[in-house]
Amino acid sequence: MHFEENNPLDIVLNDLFEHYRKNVADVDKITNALLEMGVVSVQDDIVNDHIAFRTLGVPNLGIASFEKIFQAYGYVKRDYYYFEGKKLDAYWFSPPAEGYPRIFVSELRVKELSKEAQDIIYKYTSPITSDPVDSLNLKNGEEAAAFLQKPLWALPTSEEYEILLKESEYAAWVIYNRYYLNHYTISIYELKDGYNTLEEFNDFLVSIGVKLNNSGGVIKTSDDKLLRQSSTVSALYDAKFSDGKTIEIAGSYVEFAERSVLPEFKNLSKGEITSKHRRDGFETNNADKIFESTYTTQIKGS
Ligand code: OOG
Ligand code: NI
Repeated sequence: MHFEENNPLDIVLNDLFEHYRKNVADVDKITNALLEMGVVSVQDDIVNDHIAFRTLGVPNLGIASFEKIFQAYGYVKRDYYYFEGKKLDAYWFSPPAEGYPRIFVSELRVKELSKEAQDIIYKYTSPITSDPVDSLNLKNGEEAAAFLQKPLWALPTSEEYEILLKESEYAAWVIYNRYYLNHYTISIYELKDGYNTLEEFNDFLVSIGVKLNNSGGVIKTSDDKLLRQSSTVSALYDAKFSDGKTIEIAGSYVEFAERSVLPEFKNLSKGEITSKHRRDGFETNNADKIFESTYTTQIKGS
């Protein structure tokens, strides 16, 4: 994704993407293969369906804080999703204009964790006594972009990380990775024939050596069959903790989405179809499995 650098939202999205691209090897690997195969002619031809962030449900943080950044740029809060087993809440936000990605933001229901896990999370987040987004000048895109890269709390010890990991892989991910972009999502249906179904696209990904999340099957399909999603599995990264220990942990991943035309627009010709004629939003059962793209079970499994 790349936008004109003339408004704060463009600056924020470009900066998020640049950090993400540098960290997640699969991003350039996939882009370069698409360029080589002539599927796209420049990176900007790849349409970004959505980006995602993870947050902790504690005072002054969580969705209630995070959403203010993107709402200031015209994003609108849409449907709510609940993930009982993973103890998560989420919302998606629709973009202010065509060409911008949707945003999916989730939040850990911290109060439902064990006392031990809660104590670790609060040890790091309780020094945050006011909402950090409130003191940002969001009109300044550079300031907002820097905020999203800034550690809001101190690094935990490796032991604390391992305790969190055992109970909630999501908690462990956020305590270390914070607001780093969790994934961007390539719109498959925008690509040329031979690549614009998830089956074909996944074959291409496998052919270039990309490992896919297979939780609940490689292709996750919504009940109405109109939203289909796949994702890579995060690589492992050396992460240094406050006790000086380095352990390999999960980072971010890449997702792929195919949104079909809604039944009421079935009669439109190919040239008439725009994004508003396609299935919008997200799907709880798909998302539940996509979260596992950063889980040990997917990373270490075959
Ligand atoms: C988000 C997982 C859900 C989707 O598109 O349904 C998701 C995450 O891993 O934080 O991305
Ligand atoms: Ni996603």
